[in-house]
Amino acid sequence: RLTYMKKIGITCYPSVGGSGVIATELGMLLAKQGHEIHFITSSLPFRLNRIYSNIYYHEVDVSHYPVFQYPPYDLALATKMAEVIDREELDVLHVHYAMPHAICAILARDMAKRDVKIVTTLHGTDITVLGIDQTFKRMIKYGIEKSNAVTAVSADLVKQTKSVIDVDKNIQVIYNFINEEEYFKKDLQQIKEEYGIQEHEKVVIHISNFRKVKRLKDIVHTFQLIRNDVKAKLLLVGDGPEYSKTLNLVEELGMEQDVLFLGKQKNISDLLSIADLNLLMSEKESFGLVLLEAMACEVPCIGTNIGGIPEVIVHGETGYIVELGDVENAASYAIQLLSNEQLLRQFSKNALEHVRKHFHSSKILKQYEDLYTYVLSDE
Ligand code: GMT
Repeated sequence: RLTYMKKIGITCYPSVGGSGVIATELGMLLAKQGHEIHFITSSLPFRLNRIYSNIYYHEVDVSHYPVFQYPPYDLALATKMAEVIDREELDVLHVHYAMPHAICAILARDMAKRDVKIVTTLHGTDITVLGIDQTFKRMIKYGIEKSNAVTAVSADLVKQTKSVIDVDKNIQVIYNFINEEEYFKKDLQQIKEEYGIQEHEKVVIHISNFRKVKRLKDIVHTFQLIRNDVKAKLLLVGDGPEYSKTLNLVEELGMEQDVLFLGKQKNISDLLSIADLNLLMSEKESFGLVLLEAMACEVPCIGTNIGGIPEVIVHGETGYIVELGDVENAASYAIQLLSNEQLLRQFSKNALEHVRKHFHSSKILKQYEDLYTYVLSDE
């Protein structure tokens, strides 16, 4: 095989939000570059929707023996990793999430006959949620320090990791990216019509997994204020624990006519193509992949001054940043933008240019490839 070509194992939560998307898209990009990719996961990654001759999938099967009170998923994963490292002669094992995946990788490296290099990417939730727990803190610290290289999806996440976990490790920022072949603005005005949205009405959109951290009530309250000044509809895309509470709030406020609950959707770029503004008012967000998806479809964004969000939105150029919970300011920025066609067009253009310049997949791919080369040269 060519010297630059590597055999790379990838482990992620295949169906979990942004981290699963990034891991799968990265695997596909690496495969296109000629690397051999081995996904080691509990189910087939959902974005893996076509055949690649150099992508393999190894399913982690957890046996449900009656002696175990809990199915030993982490141990089954570590065993599968060790098996794949040896049989497929992996050079690198790239795991997404310190806990449990980096820990499983370390155990697998110990068991395997080959000296595989472990690259761990931090996406946030393990640090910002689990890191607070003393039991896990020690485990996460171990996972990070024993990895050969660690990356985080934003500078803020590096800062958070260092302060919450107190790790002695260089953590490199490698930002997220989107698949440009999928995320671009399409001419789909008929979708607007199908949803009964009038041509002159503006479309505000929020896309998430409806977890508490996404602050759905702030989205609804911001839209309530926007609607006082601008004829608009709010599209709520996704599903999760806060779904019914949000439905109730919308009903209480008498906004059923203007707020459309679309549930989980597959063709997000089609929906973004009819949107004028994206809202992300989270209280925790290490990056906010949906912001990139929106900006690639020429949709400016308003987000909170939280986590990695200010690293993605350029305040006053590609959207606006507001303090957590500041729905008044969010609405006033939104109204300013939605009621000025020229400004809206400028922001849309800026948004697209910004993603292309700073988050292009080719740039991010190169950073990961360079990191693999670096860990392999560092004996
Ligand atoms: O946001 C979520 O609930 C899902 C979570 C995940 O594990 O996919 O997202 C995290 O990783 C994404 C990809 O790097 C980031 O874009 C999200 O900001 C991050 N979520 C949080 O930090 C809450």
